[in-house]
Amino acid sequence: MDTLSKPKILTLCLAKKDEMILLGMKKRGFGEGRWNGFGGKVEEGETIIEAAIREMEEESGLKAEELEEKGIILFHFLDTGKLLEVHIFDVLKYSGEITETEEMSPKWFNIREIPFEKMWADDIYWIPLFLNGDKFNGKFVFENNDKLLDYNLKTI
Ligand code: 6U4
Repeated sequence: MDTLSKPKILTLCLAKKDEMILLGMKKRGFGEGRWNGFGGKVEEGETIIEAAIREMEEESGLKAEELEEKGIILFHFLDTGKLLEVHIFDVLKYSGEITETEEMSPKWFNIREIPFEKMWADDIYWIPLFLNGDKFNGKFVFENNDKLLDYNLKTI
């Protein structure tokens, strides 16, 4: 059964500034065409934090100087059997300038104008917790990339 297979470990970094949140438009690969935080797969020999910092820099141009883990969400995609364990970080301090890369086009959004309709269907549930400074855990079950079937989410 897919549900018993080992999840892939991924990272997702979000930065806030005043009333703004930094998102990137994914230009290729998984999640293409959606606004999201910055992240990807943890590579062999790398810690989760190291992967978060590397992916943040590769995709946004910003070097994360201080990160706080805010939550872990398990995503299950029933059509492919994909099981992702995504570690979500708040980038508290960073250096550098935002830069468009081959993979992502970064942009600051006012937190009252987050483009949820062009994001993963789960984001509207957990991003408000993130913005509130809460820590959380959850699981989201998707029929396919476009259809969320079920979820649970709790603050911890
Ligand atoms: P490569 O390594 O280039 O093949 P790619 O397929 O481009 O990777 P990946 O796997 O590196 O993408 O990263 C996917 C990113 O999307 C990670 O930061 C985790 C995030 N992600 C995956 N499912 C998500 C979901 N349902 N909601 C969400 N983020 C999700 O907000």
